[in-house]
Amino acid sequence: MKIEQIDVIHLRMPLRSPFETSFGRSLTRDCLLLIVKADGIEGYGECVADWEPGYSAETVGTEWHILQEFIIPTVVGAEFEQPQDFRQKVAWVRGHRMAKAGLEMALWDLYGKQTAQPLKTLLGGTRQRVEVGVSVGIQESPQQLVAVVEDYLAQGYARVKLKIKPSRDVEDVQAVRRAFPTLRLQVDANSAYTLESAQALKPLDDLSLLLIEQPLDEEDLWDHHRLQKEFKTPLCLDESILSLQHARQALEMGSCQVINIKAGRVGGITEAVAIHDHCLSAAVPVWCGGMLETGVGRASNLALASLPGFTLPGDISATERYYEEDITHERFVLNSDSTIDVPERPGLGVTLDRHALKKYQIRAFTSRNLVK
Ligand code: OSB
Ligand code: MG
Repeated sequence: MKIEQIDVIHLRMPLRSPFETSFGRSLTRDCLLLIVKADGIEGYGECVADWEPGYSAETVGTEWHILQEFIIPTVVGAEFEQPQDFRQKVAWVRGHRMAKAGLEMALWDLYGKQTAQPLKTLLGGTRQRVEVGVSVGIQESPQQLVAVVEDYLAQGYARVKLKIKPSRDVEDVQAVRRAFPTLRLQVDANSAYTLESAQALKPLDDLSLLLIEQPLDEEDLWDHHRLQKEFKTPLCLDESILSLQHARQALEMGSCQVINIKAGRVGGITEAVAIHDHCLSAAVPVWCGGMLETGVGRASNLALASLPGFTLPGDISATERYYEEDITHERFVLNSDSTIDVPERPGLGVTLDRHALKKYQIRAFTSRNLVK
């Protein structure tokens, strides 16, 4: 693939319902769509950074800057045998994994289209449909939360994740557990606790949760190890795991027993697969996390989650859970067994709705206008 042109479009998508986590409440979701042209074909990628640095230090603003000034000038005109070669090319750029992952996704899409293979096949995926769950934001009250969960169960979701934060934790989760005693249930704190304040979470240990996700700060690997020793429930890391090294070290240290893999967070699909492979060989369960992606990122997540080590349901819900209108013509729907079908067409297997793109576009740039 000889990269001829790269277009970056900053999108702001209205969410169907507000999404509240320990780091804030959102009514819209920003992202960067990347369109890469090579050999007369277009590949699509999604950079999952959001408007605010609440989940990660990376934002659409920082990733726009890094793409425009450094990554895209490095990549335009370059030739890639396969998408895996991209990492080496941009290794000189420190960090900014979300920007790199967005561009790498577009190269995977291009490569799949060129070789007429779906991404699932390129990655060694073994499933045609993947088990999924739904990530439920913090609601006004425990009663309201139970009602929202009940509605998702009626839609067919068989695994639910509850967002928690200090003072909106034990009571909320107990209410849901009381209402649904056998539901596959887990919680996500998005780094809102310290080793000390996490003592308040002790009652959660008796609620048969699948896991507790990222209770402590991104950098607190050692404190996660100390906390894990105090809980029977497996801890799962999300924000702390930015690379294969982090995954290996966290597991060696006993900081977690499960890993949430997001290709965007770790710098791309290639790194995500490497983490998957490591965990599979170490018999550590992994699952595919989500970042409220558009149809582009969702297609990528589904292909990744089709790999054999993804033994826990992913945060990959149906399109209608997030958006009234998406930027892909394809919409993903929930099957009655709480699964979603993995795209079968070459590459990501999605096409862009140009009308929707125009509607949600905030700004755009093309590599054609960049001075080298
Ligand atoms: O921590 O997993 C998270 C969304 C945005 C940022 C971080 C997270 C999330 C979710 C939603 O939990 C997952 C999804 O349905 O896409
Ligand atoms: Mg998380």
